[in-house]
Amino acid sequence: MTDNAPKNSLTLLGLGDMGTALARTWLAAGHRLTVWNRTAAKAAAPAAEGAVVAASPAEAVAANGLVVICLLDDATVGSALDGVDLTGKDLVNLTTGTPAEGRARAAWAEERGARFVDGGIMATPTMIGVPEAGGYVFYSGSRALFDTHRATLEVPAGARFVGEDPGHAALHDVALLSAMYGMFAGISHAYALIEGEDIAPKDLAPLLSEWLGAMGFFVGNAAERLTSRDFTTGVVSSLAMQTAASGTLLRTAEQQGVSAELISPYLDLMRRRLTADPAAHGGEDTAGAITLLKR
Ligand code: FVH
Repeated sequence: MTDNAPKNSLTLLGLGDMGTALARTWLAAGHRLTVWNRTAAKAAAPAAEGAVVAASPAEAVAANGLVVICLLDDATVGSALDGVDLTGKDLVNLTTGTPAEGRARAAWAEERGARFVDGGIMATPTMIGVPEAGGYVFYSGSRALFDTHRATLEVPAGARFVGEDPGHAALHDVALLSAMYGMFAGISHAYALIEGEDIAPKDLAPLLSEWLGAMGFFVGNAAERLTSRDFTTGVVSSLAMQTAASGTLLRTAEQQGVSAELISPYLDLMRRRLTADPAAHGGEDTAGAITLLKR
C-alpha cells in the first residue's frame, strides 16, 4: 500500500445486499470507509453511519490504498474500474467469479500496478458481522496484500487464505457451493417423495438432518481414497450393492409420482462406473465414480 491513509481506512465499491452488510460492519468496527455505488441512493444508509460517499469509482479508489470490490459480476468490475488509476493500490475483489476470471483479473490488476487478492464469500449478508454465524471468506492471490490487511479483512467474517494462485479462492467457493446444491437436490427429492402422504415435512426434517450429518463421513472418506487411489480397502457399502439398490430409489420415485431428475445423474454415474468393469469396480466405494467426472 503506497498511500499515507491510516491502516483502518478503506474504500468499498458496491452497495448491494452484500456490500451494504460489509459496509455496516466496517463502520461499526470504527473503520474509516469511503463508498461508491452506481445507484447513489444506496449510499444513504452507510453515509448516515459515517461513510464518505464518493461520486465516482475513480474518486473512491483515490481515497484509500485498500479497495474492496463487491459488485454483481466480473464484467461489472471491469467496467466500473475502466480507466481508473490503480497504481499502488491493494485490490480485494469479493465479487463472485470463476477461477479463470480471478486469474485474469489478477493479471489485469498487476498490469495496472496494483496488488490483488480475490475472495469467495461463504456467507449470506445476514451472516456478515456475526461471528457466531460461522461465515468466512476464502482469499487467494498476493500473500503480502493479505497479510497487510488481514485485520481489516477479518472484521466482516473469518478470513481463510488458500494460496497465491488468484483462481483458488473462486475454486474453493465454487467447490463448496456445488456440494451445497447437490445436497439441496437430495433434500428436495426427499421432501417431494413424502408430499401427499401422512408424513409432515417437519417430522421428516430432523431425521433428514441427522442422516445427512451421519453421511458427512463421505467427505473425508472420499478425500482419503482420492489421495491413495485405493477405492476398495475397507469398503462397507459396495458400488455393486448400491447400484442394485438404486433401482428401489427409482421405482419408489415412479410410484410416488415424483420426477427422478435430481437423483438420476448420480445413480447413473455409479452405474457407469460399475458397468465399465464389474469385476474391478463392484467392490469399490462410490468415491471411485468421482474419477469419471474429469473430462
Ligand atoms: N448476497 C449473497 O447472499 C451472496 C453471498 C455470497 C457472495 N455473493 C456475491 O457478492 C457479490 C455482490 O452480491 P450482492 O448480494 O451485493 O448483489 P446485489 O444486491 O445484486 O448487488 C449488486 C451490486 O453490483 C452493482 N452493479 C450491478 N451492475 C452494475 C453495473 N453495470 N455497473 C456498476 N455497478 C453495478 C449494483 O449496483 P446498483 O444496482 O445498486 O446500482 C450493486 O452494488 C456478487 O458477486 C454475489 O454473487 C453474494
